[in-house]
Amino acid sequence: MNQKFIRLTRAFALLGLGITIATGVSQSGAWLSAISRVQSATTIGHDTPHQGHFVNENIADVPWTLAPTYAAAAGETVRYELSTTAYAPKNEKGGLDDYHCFLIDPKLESDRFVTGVYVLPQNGKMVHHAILFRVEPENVAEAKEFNKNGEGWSCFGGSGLGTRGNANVGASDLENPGGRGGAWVGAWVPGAGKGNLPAGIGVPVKKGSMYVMQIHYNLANGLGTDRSSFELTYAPVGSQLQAIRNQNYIAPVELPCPDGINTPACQRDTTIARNVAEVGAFAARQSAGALLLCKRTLADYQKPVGDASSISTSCDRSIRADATLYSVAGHMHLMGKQIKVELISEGKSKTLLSIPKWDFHWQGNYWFKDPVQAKKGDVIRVSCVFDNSANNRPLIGNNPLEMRYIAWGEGTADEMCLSMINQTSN
Ligand SMILES: [Cu+2]
Repeated sequence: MNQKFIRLTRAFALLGLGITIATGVSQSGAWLSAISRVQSATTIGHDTPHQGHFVNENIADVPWTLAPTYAAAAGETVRYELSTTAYAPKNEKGGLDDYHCFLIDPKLESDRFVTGVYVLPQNGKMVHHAILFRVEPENVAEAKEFNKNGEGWSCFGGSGLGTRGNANVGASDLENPGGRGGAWVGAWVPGAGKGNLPAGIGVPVKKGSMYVMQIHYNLANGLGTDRSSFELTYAPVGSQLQAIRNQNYIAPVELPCPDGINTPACQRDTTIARNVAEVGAFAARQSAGALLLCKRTLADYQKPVGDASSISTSCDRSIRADATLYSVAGHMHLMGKQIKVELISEGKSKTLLSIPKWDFHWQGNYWFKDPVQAKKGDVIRVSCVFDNSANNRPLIGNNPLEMRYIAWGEGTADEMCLSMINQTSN
């Protein structure tokens, strides 16, 4: 419950300890932007009471000056507004998070490739992340139905589309426990800037497709309204680019309270029940799905955990077909301490990304200067370490989060252990 301690450690993490560069990649395999990210964040030097907890209020105040990824490719850039009126995020069940999906019709008259995504969050105090999904033409009718009043819909997890047996299961959903809702076109998270893809690569979008923008609103900083927008750069009509896709790699998150604390809030059932009440049965499927996917059981995550300041998890997933890996990102919430992503090939491990002092700012995609080749059967291992101790209670409003069991979930006070890897099939 020591708030000062939290602030100090978070600030410390910002002072240059955020990222270590991959150690196992070829000597020349430096990352395009990791170094400059460290420098940028160091020079920003936020000093607010909520540092590391409600980062987006800072993003509204300070232009986020991370290194750009790639130069914009030739093509046209189109700006899309999410709605014609401001949206007022809410959570009728009293939770601190609202996941809202907006439907956007780009009126595409031919198949196109997107080569750049630029999300412009308007209300930085509330917008916690944004994911742009593509809605395949066969799912457009369903999307319109969801969007009946033109104001979008509530959508925890994914877009919520494609759950009725139709084919709109994007690659990323295969790794998304309980996943629903379509392939990613792009995403915005704290720390992410303008996202241009490498030359020759694009996200294919078919004629007649639509977009769903899912925005995670965090209500812990109070209520308000939002009118975010985004820009897409399209390659000229007729361009033949290599299709890139985002693939998610997850590990289970099961964080007991410190040994000796057995309050109701420290029971797993309490946490799962609360999440189900807030977002639906989907929440329970996420936690169970993560265990199943990673061939783990709850027995792997039981006490004793000591003071709960160092709880580890990991998951191995095989690559299904030869692939070229272009970028890697790590994602955790406020209890995250470390995240590491490795590629294991013929028994040898290459570190793709290692963030030994996690900070909520370090979520952006890190693009490999030299793309990494992965063979069918290679393993992606994502490992996370969490701190659920009494010394690490994020502030919710002005109050430290109670001691509780923490499971995989969409809420800011829940957790994730997730890596996103942009890749192409060879
Ligand atoms: Cu998350």
